[in-house]
Amino acid sequence: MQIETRKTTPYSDQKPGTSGLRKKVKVFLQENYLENFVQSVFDTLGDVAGKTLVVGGDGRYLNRQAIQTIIKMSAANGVGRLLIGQGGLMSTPAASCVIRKYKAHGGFVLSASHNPGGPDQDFGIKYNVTNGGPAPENFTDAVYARSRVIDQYKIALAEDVDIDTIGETRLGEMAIQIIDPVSDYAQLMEHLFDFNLIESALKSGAITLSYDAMHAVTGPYAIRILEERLGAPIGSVVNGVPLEDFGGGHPDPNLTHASELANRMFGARAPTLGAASDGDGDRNMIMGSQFFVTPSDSLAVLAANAHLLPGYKEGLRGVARSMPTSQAVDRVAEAMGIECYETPTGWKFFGNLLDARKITLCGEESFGTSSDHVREKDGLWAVLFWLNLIAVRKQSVAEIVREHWRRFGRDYYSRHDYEGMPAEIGAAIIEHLRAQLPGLSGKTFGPYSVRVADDFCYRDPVDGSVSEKQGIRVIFENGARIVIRLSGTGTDGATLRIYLERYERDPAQHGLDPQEALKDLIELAESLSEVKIRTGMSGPTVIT
Ligand code: G16
Repeated sequence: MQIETRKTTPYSDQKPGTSGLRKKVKVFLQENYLENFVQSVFDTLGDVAGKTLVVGGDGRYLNRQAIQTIIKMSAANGVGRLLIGQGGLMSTPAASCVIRKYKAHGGFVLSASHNPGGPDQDFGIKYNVTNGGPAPENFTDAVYARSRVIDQYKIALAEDVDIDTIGETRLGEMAIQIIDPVSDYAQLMEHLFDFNLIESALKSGAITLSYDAMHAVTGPYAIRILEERLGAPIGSVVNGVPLEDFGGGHPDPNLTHASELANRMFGARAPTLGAASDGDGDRNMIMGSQFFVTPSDSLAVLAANAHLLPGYKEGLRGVARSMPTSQAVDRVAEAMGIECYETPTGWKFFGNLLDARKITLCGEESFGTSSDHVREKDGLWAVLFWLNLIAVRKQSVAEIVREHWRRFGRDYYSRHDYEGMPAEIGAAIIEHLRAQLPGLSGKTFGPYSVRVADDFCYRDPVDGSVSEKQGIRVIFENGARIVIRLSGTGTDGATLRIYLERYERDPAQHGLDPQEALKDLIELAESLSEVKIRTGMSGPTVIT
């Protein structure tokens, strides 16, 4: 095998965001753009001689091509073995599972998650570390620093490798194993949940299911696990064939982008459970017949009921949520006498807590939930959790959630996204909010008196690392909150996210429309941020 060291010049924009480097495909197609980033990862990793790396992606446009580049660069950088999902496919949670199971050194996950795919859309790459989770900030900062000065990369001169046939080949010294991307993950799921119980509920028709894979990576996982193994009728999985452009859709499981599923669940003869996942399979949306479960509520319900499921029957060590996620899970933790940690947005912040065994479950408002079984959020896991829970409790999704509210109270919650504004305007809105923070404490707006107004700063309880400026928080005396931050995953200008939350203990008040229940807070957030005046937008582009 001939290895070539090629000269290159650095790009200045390879700073990973909330979850890896996500850019337009056209950006990635610039000369050596991908190569620079991959070599920066190798240079940061140091000696990888003899080590095993996992490679997989969500199947979007550029996935296969990028994998060939990574194969050749891995061989040139001395990697011992690559485990690659057949066809280049591997969901993000499955990649985490495979890294952990085979004690790999880490892996490349190719995805721009819920962002659309295709030649004019988005691509992404991130590196996951030995624990199977996204690299922590000190690693991604080092990769970024390296990418600013990189002047050469190494690549093997070789033909493309067949990534479609399961089995083992070699490229020079490096072994390449093409693996079934589903089987290790499916085995892990079987270990956590009562598959026999779910199977009999699905086969008898006691539970009916509609799972929308949104033409993204979970199609093969859902068909194998839900239909073939658990006996859900054929057709329970829809849009199950992964496509490079996700069929032109936006593989983001929320009421706006998964409207096909939402319409089915709000229609006549809706199934017991409706669910969808995103591009790379780490997000989930849960619905019951005529009922939408907010991700924050889903996390709280899972925490309150985990002990009913085989994988969690010992109970939970602790739980965690990202800062903008509602405080519903905090109430469950308090009732259970366990710790609830509040982390910045970004799954990577849960890694230390999970590794240190401080928590068992964690989740985010952005449709992500998972547990200590992997180090990523896990869409299909959440669906299986809900299936198992419905089968045990023999109640509908709506009944389970309403009963939860009666016990713990309801945290009305909504997120308003203002997408695609010019980056300078997004930054100016945040600066404008920061400037107001010192004067906000103690101020009263109607029924809301400000208790704390700050820019969230997180000190990791395990390694002491500090992450500053993680979002503007306005917390009121009655526990209501407004949180405002800029998205770290978009590729078009800036997206401003406004998160709104208020607690309602009185069961007689649990039936309101969240937009109605949060009306005062929505108006206040819009006035504090001046979002409409500064952008000229008449309202949010997505409401979840
Ligand atoms: C990523 C992160 C999540 C985060 C989400 C939204 O998810 O892993 O932790 O909540 O982005 O981030 P932002 O608000 O910065 O856009 P995914 O599914 O895109 O990998």
